Amino acid sequence: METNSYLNFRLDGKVAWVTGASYGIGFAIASAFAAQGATIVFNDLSEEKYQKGVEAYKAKGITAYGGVCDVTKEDQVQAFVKKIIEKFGHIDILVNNAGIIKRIPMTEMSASDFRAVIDVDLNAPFIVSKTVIPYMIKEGHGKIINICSMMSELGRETVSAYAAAKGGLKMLTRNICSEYGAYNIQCNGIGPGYIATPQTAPLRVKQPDGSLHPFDAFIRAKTPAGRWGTPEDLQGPAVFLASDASNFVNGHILYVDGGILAYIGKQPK
Ligand code: NAP
Ligand code: GCO
Repeated sequence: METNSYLNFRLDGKVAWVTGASYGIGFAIASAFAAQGATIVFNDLSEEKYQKGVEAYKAKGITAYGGVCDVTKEDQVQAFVKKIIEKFGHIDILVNNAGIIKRIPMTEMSASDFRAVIDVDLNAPFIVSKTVIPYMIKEGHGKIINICSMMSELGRETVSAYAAAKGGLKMLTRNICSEYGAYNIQCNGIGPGYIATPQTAPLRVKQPDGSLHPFDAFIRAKTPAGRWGTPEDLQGPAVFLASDASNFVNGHILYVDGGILAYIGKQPK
């Protein structure tokens, strides 16, 4: 059968930077890009964590590049991007994945804790994107994927800073699309549902009586799919948004949530 670029999900020849991707969602997304032929770059906060990531990629047969970079620090991001450009000449795909959460009731949360979350989850995608976009403009194309959240749409107790940041990230996504779409840059978001990673481990932790944390049953009941997501659930959607197949998809948030956002919840028995 004849194929064309609209059916091209391959990423051969592309350089993809996935931030904070030594494990978890970022690792799964970067691994999927590598499987589609892309060269992978990632960063972490320390050399030790970065090397652990390199080994994890190697175990999957993937050579990953990069190094230490705190994405909240503009000077570090600029130096990191310079290094990628010197080595590869271009960055075609950027995934703003690095993120943190602090679960603290809002009235008990310090302004500095609130700022710390906004810094990683919202300021950093701004800093990283503004540094990479000029190179994408020069190349005549670019794909930016911002990892949003259920909290881009919904609130819940204890996650005010995270929800404010992820709601902001949704609008940063739309604004990058609006401002740079004319340069053939597509900026979209992925909104994962509840995914089993270290970030959500405290919500699944075993209780002294051997049962799981009550949040586990809550999430299964809220999710039509009836389960937590896995990092691998995000691989296909991420490849789609990184590939030529999505060249006319811009400013969109693709929720990969097992149906949570569509569902009013189970009626009481
Ligand atoms: P995770 O397991 O906690 O991994 C987050 C990664 O970000 C870690 O590698 C961490 O590095 C890195 N990171 C944090 N701050 C950084 C900084 N300043 N500079 C560089 N790297 C930094 O999280 P995850 O569950 O895979 O989540 C990945 C993304 O998806 C996050 O943006 C998260 O908010 C979002 N998300 C997660 C879920 C979920 O249910 N898990 C759902 C929706 C959205 P260290 O290991 O060095 O700390
Ligand atoms: C929480 C969770 C979430 C998820 C995710 C949902 O405490 O409610 O950690 O916020 O990590 O972002 O999409």
